[in-house]
Amino acid sequence: MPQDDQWVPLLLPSEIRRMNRETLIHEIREIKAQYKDKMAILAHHYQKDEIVELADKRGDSLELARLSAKLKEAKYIIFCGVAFMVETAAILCREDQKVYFPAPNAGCPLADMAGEEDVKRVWDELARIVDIQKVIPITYINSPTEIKTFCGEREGITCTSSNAGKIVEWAFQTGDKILFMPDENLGRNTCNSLGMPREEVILWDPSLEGGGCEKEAIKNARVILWKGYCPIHLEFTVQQVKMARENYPGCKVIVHPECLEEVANASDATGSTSKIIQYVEESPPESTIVIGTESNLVKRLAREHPDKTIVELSHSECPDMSRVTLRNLHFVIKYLGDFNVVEVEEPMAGHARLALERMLNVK
Ligand code: CIZ
Repeated sequence: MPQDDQWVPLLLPSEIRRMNRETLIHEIREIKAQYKDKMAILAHHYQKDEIVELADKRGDSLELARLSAKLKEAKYIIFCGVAFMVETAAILCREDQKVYFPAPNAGCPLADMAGEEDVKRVWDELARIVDIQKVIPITYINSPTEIKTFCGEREGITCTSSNAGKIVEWAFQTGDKILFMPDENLGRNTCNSLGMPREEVILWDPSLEGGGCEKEAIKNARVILWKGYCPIHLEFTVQQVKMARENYPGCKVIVHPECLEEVANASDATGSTSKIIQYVEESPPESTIVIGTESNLVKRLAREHPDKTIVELSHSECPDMSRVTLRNLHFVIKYLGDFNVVEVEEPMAGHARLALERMLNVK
């Protein structure tokens, strides 16, 4: 992980602070061209257009992390996303590569909802009630490295929003219970899509003794959901889905599985960012699609598919994603050095990698 003394200076050099947008873009392109294929800029789908347009590749967190290691020539990976994504790339990249993070202050409130200390305490509480050897911990990729490490050390695994169903099924091949962290909505929607009975899926509130659950309920549960959520996706409501259907008769509504269960149920489909993109691409011309996910992606899809009507379910922008700016991107690539480099030390990286690799091997 980045050390404090490697953080970007609070005040960028004045030459960069004073540059206008056009000069920033021009210089970023020029500097990048000097490195040819040795430098790759990767941008998450939720980044602003001006960043995505400068990127060599865009994708979801996992696609980008896997890609880094496959870019044969690239020694400098400039990752435009949020902390957990950049750390995942640093864990999966090759030894001869360095991963740079233009905005080290870009975190993820959802990832922060399951801290290492809390997770270990909850695990110990669970161990007093059930046979802990049979509990498989699953962590959504939107989690701190420490939690991926925790899962790696305990026969656990990571998941993404596109493979959560398969990962839950994988876990039941060896365990009889799952602790699913940190997004209760992804967990709930996944269990619903697998047709699991309601009483088998319980919610554990880490701020309450025993998670706020009855002992019997814990013993009988097959999936224990960690109480956590993405504030961006929590903003979408059933009322908005109803309004969308009134305003756009015949429209299709697709939302991200981090949305509330009732919103997912009221929609026509749920899907990860990559699935939402595929859904739009595969919809016939003239379709109207209302999308509940981060606004930068939805607005870009609208621009890229002028033959379709693409509408935001409501405006919901991720402030952390917006912390990557032309200025800090320019700074990082101009002064490429030992600062803003993200490294995850061993043995933590090794255990986290194990949890990630288990997931990558699930077909
Ligand atoms: O894993 C990702 O990239 C996120 C945050 C969402 C998604 O659905 O792809």
